[in-house]
Amino acid sequence: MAFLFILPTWPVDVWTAAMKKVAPDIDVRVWPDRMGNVTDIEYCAAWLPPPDVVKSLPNLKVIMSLGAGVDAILKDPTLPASIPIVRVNDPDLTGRMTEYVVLHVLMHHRQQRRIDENQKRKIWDSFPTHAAKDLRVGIMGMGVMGMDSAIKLRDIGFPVAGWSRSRKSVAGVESFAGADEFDAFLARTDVLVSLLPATPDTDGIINRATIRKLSRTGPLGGPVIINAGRGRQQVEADIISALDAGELLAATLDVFATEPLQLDSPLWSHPKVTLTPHCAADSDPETICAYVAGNIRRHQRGEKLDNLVDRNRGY
Ligand code: NDP
Ligand code: OXD
Repeated sequence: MAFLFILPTWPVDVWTAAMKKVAPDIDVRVWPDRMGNVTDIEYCAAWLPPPDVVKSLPNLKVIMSLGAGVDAILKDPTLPASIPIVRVNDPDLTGRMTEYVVLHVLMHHRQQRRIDENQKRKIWDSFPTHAAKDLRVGIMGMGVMGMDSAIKLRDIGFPVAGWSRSRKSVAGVESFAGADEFDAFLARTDVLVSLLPATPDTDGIINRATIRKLSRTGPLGGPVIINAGRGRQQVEADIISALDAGELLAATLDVFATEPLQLDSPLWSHPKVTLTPHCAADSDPETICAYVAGNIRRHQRGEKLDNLVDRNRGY
């Protein structure tokens, strides 16, 4: 049995070293030039795999995403239909995402960008602040990531609601479910966080109409969005026009339709945009390799794979 890394944009030697450290018995191969005899390869782990690679592995048993999202794997039109896909669900990755979400909610809540600007200009402006209980956070996507962020934000004191396909029951977190409850969820939300997966249903969901439905009565004087889900969810031109029209107060964006973001994108220099390079939750090589090796061993023992993706749902 051999295992293959397909990592066109990541430092593959770091990942092979991590896998050798946590599972020295696994025969690790690397796409494209250290594949050896492809008939040996039974497992692969990928991030942004080029199309056609998976189909060229005749004895592949499981495809593993090295991130939580699987959209880049599913978009390969030649992906064999029968091979199970698993994704990462790991406390290390979830904790990193929660740090990001809490950081950016607090940054907007405490108006840190305004304070930074004042410091640059040596302005002592101790403007009034508001309490966490007055700023309503709404999280789209209440899966592994959204749920953890919701609980931590609730514990800080923010009124938190989540929106997902199915209803959730978490103490102190209001749950909205499905398309019918989307508008009510937006209407009570001052800070909108997206932790949705990229699927045909979520494409373009952060658009001008959505932004216009957000609450305008919050303590910041306008709504804020934070997108750490996927770039395809945001209509970038709509975000810019909403910011320029004053319909949106500010945006934190970690993900973009095209990554890396094009150098001529107006988002880079927009004064109301905080931009991060898809780093909200980085996959730690050793942690994730231990998780991948565990799933391989489970499969070899004939046990159920952890975190199997439902291809019909797309996540
Ligand atoms: P999960 O699969 O655990 O959760 C997905 C959530 O989205 C579920 O609550 C699901 O609802 C909800 N959802 C899906 N489709 C819809 C829809 N059409 N309408 C309403 N709700 C919907 O995923 P994770 O929490 O692990 O990760 C979420 C996403 O975060 C990933 O897919 C990835 O895109 C992104 N991510 C980004 C990273 C970054 O660094 N920026 C790092 C890691 C992940 P239900 O519960 O009812 O099924
Ligand atoms: C992702 C990840 O899915 O990095 O973006 O896990």
